Amino acid sequence: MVQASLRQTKGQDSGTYSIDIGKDAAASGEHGEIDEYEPNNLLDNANIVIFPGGSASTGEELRLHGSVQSTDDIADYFIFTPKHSSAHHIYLCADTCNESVEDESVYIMIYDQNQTTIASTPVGTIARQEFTVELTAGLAYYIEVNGYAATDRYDYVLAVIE
Ligand SMILES: [Ca+2]
Repeated sequence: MVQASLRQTKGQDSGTYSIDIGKDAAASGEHGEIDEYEPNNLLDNANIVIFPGGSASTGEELRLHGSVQSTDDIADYFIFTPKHSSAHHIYLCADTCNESVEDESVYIMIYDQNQTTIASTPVGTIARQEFTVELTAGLAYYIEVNGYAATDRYDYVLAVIE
């Protein structure tokens, strides 16, 4: 499906703008864009997000847009239920979502339905903000973006590819 939408995204530090035409995204699978909403600072008030396509679709991508800051808004939580039991690639986008950002001011973490951590990026070292994790269809998972060392507002795009 070719999407007619035109989306404008702001680069994190560069102040540049890029145009992301839906046609490219459609070529590599469905692609949903979701903005966070507050409050979402705890596991128990995580934003509920869903993949855009039907259960037959594979390779879908979600892009979650938000911001964190170490003193005012340290963490954002999202909860979603995979439609497929498969390896999911989860990462914070660099200037574009073609690759992950390398950073130490944030970390990302994923929890299972028991709120037990199953994967995360390192805390306190500069690292690629990405991991790949096997998830089970029909179970709930939480993803956290934590800005523990982000003294300024840290705008992010969190990509989840099933
Ligand atoms: Ca928050």
